[in-house]
Amino acid sequence: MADDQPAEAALTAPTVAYSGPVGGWGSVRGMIGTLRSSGAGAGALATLADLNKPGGTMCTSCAWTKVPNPGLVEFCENGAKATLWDLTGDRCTPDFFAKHPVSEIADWSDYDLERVGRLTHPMRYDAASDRYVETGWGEAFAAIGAELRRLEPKSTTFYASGKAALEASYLYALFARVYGHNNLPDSSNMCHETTSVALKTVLGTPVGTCTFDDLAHCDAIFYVGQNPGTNSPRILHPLKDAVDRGCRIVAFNPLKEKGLIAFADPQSPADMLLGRSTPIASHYVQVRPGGDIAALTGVAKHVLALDAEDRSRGGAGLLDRAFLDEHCHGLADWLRFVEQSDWADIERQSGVGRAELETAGAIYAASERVIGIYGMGLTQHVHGSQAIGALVNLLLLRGNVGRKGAGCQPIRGHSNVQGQRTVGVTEKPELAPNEKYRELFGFEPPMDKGHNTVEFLEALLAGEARGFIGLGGNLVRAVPDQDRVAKAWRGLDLTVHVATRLNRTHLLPGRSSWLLPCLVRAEEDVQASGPQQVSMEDSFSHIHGSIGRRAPASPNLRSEVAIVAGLAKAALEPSDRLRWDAWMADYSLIRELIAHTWPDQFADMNRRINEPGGFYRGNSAHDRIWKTESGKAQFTLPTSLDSADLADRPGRFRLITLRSNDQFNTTVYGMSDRLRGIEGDRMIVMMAPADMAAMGIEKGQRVTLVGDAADGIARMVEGLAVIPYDLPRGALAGYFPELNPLSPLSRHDLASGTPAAKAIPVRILA
Ligand SMILES: Nc1nc2c(c(=O)[nH]1)N[C@H]1C(S)=C(S)[C@@H](COP(=O)(O)OP(=O)(O)OC[C@H]3O[C@@H](n4cnc5c(=O)[nH]c(N)nc54)[C@H](O)[C@@H]3O)O[C@H]1N2
Ligand SMILES: Nc1nc2c(c(=O)[nH]1)N[C@H]1C(S)=C(S)[C@@H](COP(=O)(O)OP(=O)(O)OC[C@H]3O[C@@H](n4cnc5c(=O)[nH]c(N)nc54)[C@H](O)[C@@H]3O)O[C@H]1N2
Ligand SMILES: [Mo]
Repeated sequence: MADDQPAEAALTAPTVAYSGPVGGWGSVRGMIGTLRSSGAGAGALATLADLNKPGGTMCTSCAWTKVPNPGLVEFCENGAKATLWDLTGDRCTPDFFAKHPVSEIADWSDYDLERVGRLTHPMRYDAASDRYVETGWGEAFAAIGAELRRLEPKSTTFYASGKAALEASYLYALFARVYGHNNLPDSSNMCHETTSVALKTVLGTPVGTCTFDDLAHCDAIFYVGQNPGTNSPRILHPLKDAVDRGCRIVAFNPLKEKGLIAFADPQSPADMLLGRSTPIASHYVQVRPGGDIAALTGVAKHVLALDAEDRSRGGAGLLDRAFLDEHCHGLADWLRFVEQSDWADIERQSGVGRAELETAGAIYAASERVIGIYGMGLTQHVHGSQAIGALVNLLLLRGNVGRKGAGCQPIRGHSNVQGQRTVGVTEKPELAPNEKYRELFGFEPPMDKGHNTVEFLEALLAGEARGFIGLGGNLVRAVPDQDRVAKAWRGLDLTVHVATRLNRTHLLPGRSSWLLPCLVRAEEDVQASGPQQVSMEDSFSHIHGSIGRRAPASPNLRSEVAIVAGLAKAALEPSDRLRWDAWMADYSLIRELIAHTWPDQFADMNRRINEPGGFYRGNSAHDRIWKTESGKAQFTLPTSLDSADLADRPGRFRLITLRSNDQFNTTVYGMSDRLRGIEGDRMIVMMAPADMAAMGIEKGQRVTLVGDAADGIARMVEGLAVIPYDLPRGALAGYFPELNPLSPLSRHDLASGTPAAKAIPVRILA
């Protein structure tokens, strides 16, 4: 697009139409559309052909696994979008910034800002002209280094958004700790931190317990609060294969998501030519937002009833008693809790009738091997950790953890978000490799707890945060209480963004403010020792090497490793043991550090990342070794049947904020939510027709949502077109990040601090 004006999307009224199955011709058309609009040029097709294959480039979209025996085409519609978006021919140059003062473009949408194109030069904010102006790398590093030396380290925060590879992430965490803080929040803090805390507590591992192979052996999948069609489309292939061999999929989701209903494989001639598709979920439990603890407790209650019935007939029962005796702790208390939970409460809190939950319970009890898969619908709640605990309780009952075809498997978000945590990007000092830091680099790491995302924002709102470095991301747009955070952001002394494209967080400059443009993963990264490769970890804890082959978008770009090393060198005292230049010149040296730091998981990393399918760094729970407090797998008692911890009141709705099919988090590719049949507008709110009728609201009518958190803070989003949608009564759904001003910072998972983006209390002003 021309860089002079934001493209006004045609925001008359959104159109709603029913679409075909997920995958199929729709996804092919979607991809062709993106190829056209991305401005990526035909050369980008070579990168797509290379995507997710051994020796190729690993997709920068989601964290789904990369198999050892890839097909001809090993990417999905949305992976293609993300890659083409990275490889656009459009550029956001110093010229663009010269034409547009920050105050003029600060209100552009993220869509319009990112559409300008790839950032090409390091830029410094000049307050006198209110513009970003071109600067040199040397000048930028020196000035930022000087600011960091001046600031109290603990008043600064180093955020990471989940994309940067293991090499850059290891150096980033090291940099923060040598500098003197553990303020290392990650996008994981808004996402699967619930998993990191809950699975660690109950199973002794912070990550999923399955391997990819387990999907080929399960008899049932309980698929909770994740939208595969949009957010991890490549999972649909193993799901379809599972259904084809008779596996039953039970979905728990307030929305009838297309990806859980039917899938046409774009790589299958029969599916494409004959219009054939495979139904995915055999049973769809339409819980209300926050209804999962109740629903899963109801399912377990029925399994226990079936077990008692079986034993009363002289059977051996339906529970895996040998596993429960040998491997589990806390069963008796939990059994009492389930017994005391009565069906009326379960039905009311889950929003689902007893008969439906009993059907799910019967499927569970009849299945030899069961996997629990989940996403943000489980994690982003005030009691998200307890909801994960409820899923694990159910799995443990029949020994469904740590054996073939079974397990508990989160679907992770950003392509290396899990890996960033693995290599030390964490605010929790007890998870940092402190002993190794002392041994390898000879410094004393800080041992006080750092800020997670919510704590950083609280410090910001209290005026205590002074400096921010973002290794990727668009934090102000991604967080709760967006409006309040945006107001406070400009009070920072230092803001530094390592980024690929312009976004709204960049346009809230602090006193000293910098944009440092980096290479994307598909671009060639040549350093002093030659072309470099990087590595990342997928949802199944496999580590994959990735090589970029495209020419960089600008000769002035640097790699994330080089930028982190450049910043660290400028901010820290020189030391023989901090070899920033050598590491930057040859990333295999950083991998040697990683291998030395965690030898049990990363030994011989330089060789193993190039094995087809990557290498598995292992998982204790997978082997039934329980690194928990009790030394066993832990049954947990929820304190409430309501994951949302929200009293029902007349006029109060539970708002779900989620992703459309045309976005990657705050990066909006277009206005089409094809799988939900919503086109042309993102300022929408989905609502149950019965609720619309009760309130006299017409289809397409624009309404205002106001916050109903009763904490004295006014929150509002205006101009939302109402779309009738198959949702439970009392639930609403709309898009992140547009609705983030409604989300109260104070509502987050109590155990992990993950913001509660899935049951935001609101009222409707018609
Ligand atoms: N194309 C694309 N891919 C992506 C992303 C993207 O933006 N675009 N984002 C990436 C990231 S960072 C992440 S974390 C993942 C996110 O992937 P998901 O976990 O799928 O995230 P959401 O889109 O937020 O959708 C959550 C799902 O939970 C359901 N849900 C909402 N509330 C509840 C509830 O209370 N209970 C239950 N059972 N379900 C509920 C919603 O209806 C929705 O289907 O995707 C990653 N992949
Ligand atoms: N209401 C609500 N809020 C949510 C969520 C929700 O479901 N509902 N989901 C939450 C979740 S799961 C997440 S993970 C967060 C996401 O929060 P973030 O990770 O902070 O946001 P992104 O939109 O992924 O970041 C996009 C920006 O990253 C930069 N970027 C893109 N690629 C690269 C790269 O390769 N390197 C670098 N250095 N920069 C790059 C670009 O400048 C781009 O503008 O949002 C959270 N916020
Ligand atoms: Mo995420």
